[in-house]
Amino acid sequence: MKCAVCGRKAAVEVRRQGRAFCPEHYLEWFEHQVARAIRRHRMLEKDDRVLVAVSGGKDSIALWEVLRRLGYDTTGLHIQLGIDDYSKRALEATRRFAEERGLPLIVVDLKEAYRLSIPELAELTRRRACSVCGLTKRYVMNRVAVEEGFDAVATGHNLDDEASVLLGNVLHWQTDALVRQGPVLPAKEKLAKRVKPLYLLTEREILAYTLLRRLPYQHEECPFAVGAKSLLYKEALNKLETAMPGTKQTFLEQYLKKIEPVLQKGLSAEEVALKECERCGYPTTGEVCAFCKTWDHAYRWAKRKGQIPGELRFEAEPRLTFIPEGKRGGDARPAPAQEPAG
Ligand code: Q46
Ligand code: ZN
Ligand code: ZN
Repeated sequence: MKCAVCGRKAAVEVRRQGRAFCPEHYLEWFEHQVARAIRRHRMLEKDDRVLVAVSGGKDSIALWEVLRRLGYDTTGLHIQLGIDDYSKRALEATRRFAEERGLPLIVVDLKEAYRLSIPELAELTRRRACSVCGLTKRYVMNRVAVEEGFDAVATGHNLDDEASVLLGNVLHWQTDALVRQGPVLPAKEKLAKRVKPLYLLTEREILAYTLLRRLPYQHEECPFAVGAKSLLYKEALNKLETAMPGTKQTFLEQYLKKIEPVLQKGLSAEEVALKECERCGYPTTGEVCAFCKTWDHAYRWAKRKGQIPGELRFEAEPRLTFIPEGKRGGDARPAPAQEPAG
């Protein structure tokens, strides 16, 4: 196949668009897709301070690289989950990426900040690791963004993630989750704006970008991802995509265009008021937020088992480590790269 732009030998095929590109024009095309999604949904303003949630995997690393190249003022946030060597290697890749580019990074180590790792939290609360992990990451991301004054949190969710979550939510008709499926969640009191600039790019396309740009990233999957329902949904969607290229994109885009606005309207009529959590002061629909409840519960069991001292009270405020030390972001903006055409 030949490159759709210059006619040279193509290196990457984008089947859903029936086009292929040489390395140079693939990188341009990819960055242009991200810039266009940001513009189309008004995800970010040019001088926003953006907190990029970086696990160390290919998606979040690619996201940070593209935002940096587009000239945004970015700071990484890496949450150390305490999942053995997997977590250590994820931090190594993230640090390497940040240090090579002179970008500021904030690390929250759950074991240091809250005394328990994700596997311990899951065991103590008898819940699935992914459930307590997701809840904890969302809380920490939001809290760091609000308290450090960032304008938005950007996450590396891709088309495969978004389409599989949509399929899961549709199969169970989870209407409250369906309305939170958009690429932008606006800011509210003590809730930072959340954006997903890669939401229309597939895992395969992101991997190609990461390899062509030679970005360091954590190659392994989290051991808890095995057997997750989301993988089953992804497989099912991949089968459909092979038979009918473009299925995932149409499924997600048409949902966002036609169905989500209707659901939003219905929901805003009966919108639940948010209150302040009695323990941490952050928004919740109940008296105590799910994060404080989960960790309080884990602390009770950890004390009974002697894992942590009996007098210790759970404090929701995370301890932050700034890398380089003392650098709080906002001064590492590169010269804006030219916005790619095509
Ligand atoms: S890190 Fe956490 Fe994921 Fe691992 S425990 Fe599950 S949610 S799979 S993105
Ligand atoms: Zn080309
Ligand atoms: Zn709380």
